[in-house]
Amino acid sequence: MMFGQIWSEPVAEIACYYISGSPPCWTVMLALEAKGLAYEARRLDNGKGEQKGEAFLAVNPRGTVPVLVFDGLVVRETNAILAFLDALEPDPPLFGTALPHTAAIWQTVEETEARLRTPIGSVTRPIFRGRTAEMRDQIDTAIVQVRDVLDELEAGLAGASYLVGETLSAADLAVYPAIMQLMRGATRDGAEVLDLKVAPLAEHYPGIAAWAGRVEALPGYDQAYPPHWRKGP
Ligand SMILES: N[C@@H](CCC(=O)N[C@@H](CS)C(=O)NCC(=O)O)C(=O)O
Repeated sequence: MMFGQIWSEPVAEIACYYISGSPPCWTVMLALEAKGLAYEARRLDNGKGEQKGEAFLAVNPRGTVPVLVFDGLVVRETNAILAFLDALEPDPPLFGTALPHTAAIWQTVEETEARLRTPIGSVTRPIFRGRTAEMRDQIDTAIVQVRDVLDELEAGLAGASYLVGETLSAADLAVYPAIMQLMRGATRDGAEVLDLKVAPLAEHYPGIAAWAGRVEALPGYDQAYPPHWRKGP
């Protein structure tokens, strides 16, 4: 038994391999929930390095998550999975139906990866590892980059319910988990001295906070929520 559970017997046509708290994994699971697709969530223990274990490398030789398996077909890379899911189940469309909308959604999805992922990691990693003092310069530089993007998102949300227009799209699913990772770091004990100016979100970015509330009200939101972030009873 490689992962502490037997996965050889699929319980659903779709399996999603994930690490709890990984923003791209959360994105994919939110997409599965948004589309109402039944799937088996197969959690890998990052702490034990299960994503680099022999059994998972047989699924994805890169040893990364998220990975989606549909009827024996393995799809890796978050955006490839999102596009695949949209082709598999077009309702609701995550990449729009009109050309300008589709273009704007892809642009936001790609820009998020390029502009938010690295600086958010540069802010949160030292916080999670208790290394804020020695990494202070890195954090101070990265949070400015993050806030530049948040300022733009806040301005855009002044005129729209979602990041690209009035309906949920892949852009929201890509950006939301990244921002929640930032908030998790920013609200950790000890982070207040960093003066990140992002938490509470409603105080610094009310438009983003309201949008986050809309994402959180989506059916299936709770099922996709990272298990190790859940508060105990
Ligand atoms: N570009 C990839 C990035 C995947 C990625 O970096 N996943 C991280 C989790 S956030 C991972 O698998 N980390 C574990 C490792 O590299 O060992 C995607 O979007 O799917």
